[in-house]
Amino acid sequence: MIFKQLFDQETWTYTYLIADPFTKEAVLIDPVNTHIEAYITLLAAHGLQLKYTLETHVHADHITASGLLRQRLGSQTGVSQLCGATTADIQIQDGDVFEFAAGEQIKVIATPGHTSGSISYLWRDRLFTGDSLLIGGCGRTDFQGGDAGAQYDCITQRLFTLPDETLVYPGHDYQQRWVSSIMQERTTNPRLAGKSREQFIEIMNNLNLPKPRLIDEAVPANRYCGLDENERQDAVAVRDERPLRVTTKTEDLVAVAKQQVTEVDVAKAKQLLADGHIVLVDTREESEYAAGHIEGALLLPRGVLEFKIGATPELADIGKSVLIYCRTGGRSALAAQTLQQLGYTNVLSMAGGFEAWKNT
Ligand SMILES: N[C@@H](CCC(=O)N[C@@H](CS)C(=O)NCC(=O)O)C(=O)O
Ligand SMILES: [Fe+2]
Repeated sequence: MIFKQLFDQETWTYTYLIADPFTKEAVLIDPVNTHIEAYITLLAAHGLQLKYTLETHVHADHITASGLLRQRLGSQTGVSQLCGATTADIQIQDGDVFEFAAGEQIKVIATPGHTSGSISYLWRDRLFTGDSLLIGGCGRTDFQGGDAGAQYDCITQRLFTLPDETLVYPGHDYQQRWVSSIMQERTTNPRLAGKSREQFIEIMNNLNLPKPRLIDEAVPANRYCGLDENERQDAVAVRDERPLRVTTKTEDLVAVAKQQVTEVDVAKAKQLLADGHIVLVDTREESEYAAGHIEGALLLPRGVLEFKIGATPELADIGKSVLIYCRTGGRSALAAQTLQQLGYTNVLSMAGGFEAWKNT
């Protein structure tokens, strides 16, 4: 397995990558928005397909990359159902198990206290505690439904009862420590070792910490998987258009494709093209292309996509970002789905197609 502990220096946040080099399925725990390009590069370097981004809670000090990763890579976002993040794909509950790769399981342990929706994840012998249990400390309990008593109960009854050798990977560390163990925390954590519930509550009620610098921006954004208002509109619109159906009727094949690919609207497409580093593909017929197309678009009609792709140097790298459009967005969804099946990891379909482009 591939396991990486990544660090955000700005907010002292740890992000974790767990992936299988054989099936290529990957999971990110607590990704940070400012590192999205590094995550995409890292995933591409190993040829990985991001299946889930899992949050330990709605963070108050940084913005998650989960919504953007969903848009860029088609991953599913998971957040506790108690976080009020209604646009997340998966509303996580205590006891849920995320399966990925060949028999790998990530088990959910509800650990409320730092926030009411805080959860920890157990994968093999590794426990990802978010801010519930930190190395030699624990997350504060003075906002977002924080509750010191609940924090004490779940740490002592649910986490400290795991095997001693379980490795503890926290959501932050402010002193450059990286990993601990259940035994170490149970026996040496100054807030918990030998402390009664009342003593713990007393400690937590008297921390007098300043508010996190980004709290007013981060908490509302993280309820929408870290997306800003414009990105949020796109995400909601796309999600609303995605009924879950399996059928062979053409329009339903398109509907199913739209569930499996990431769509962007014209405004977002323009922004991505202006940013550069993205291959623009027109998947209509040659005659439609000849009658007018977006400047710089490569012509790859849907019907010959699989056959021509090998002879298209711009698409030699399956990690490359690709934006596809057609007349109204149906064929491009099918083409994007095909590219994903061929292993491309970062494919977007432009909702509304060239018609919408011309009207914008
Ligand atoms: N100075 C940091 C504050 C960080 C903070 O409050 N972190 C929370 C986790 S989101 C915490 O529980 N910290 C525990 C502690 O500092 O003891 C900021 O402005 O972001
Ligand atoms: Fe936190």
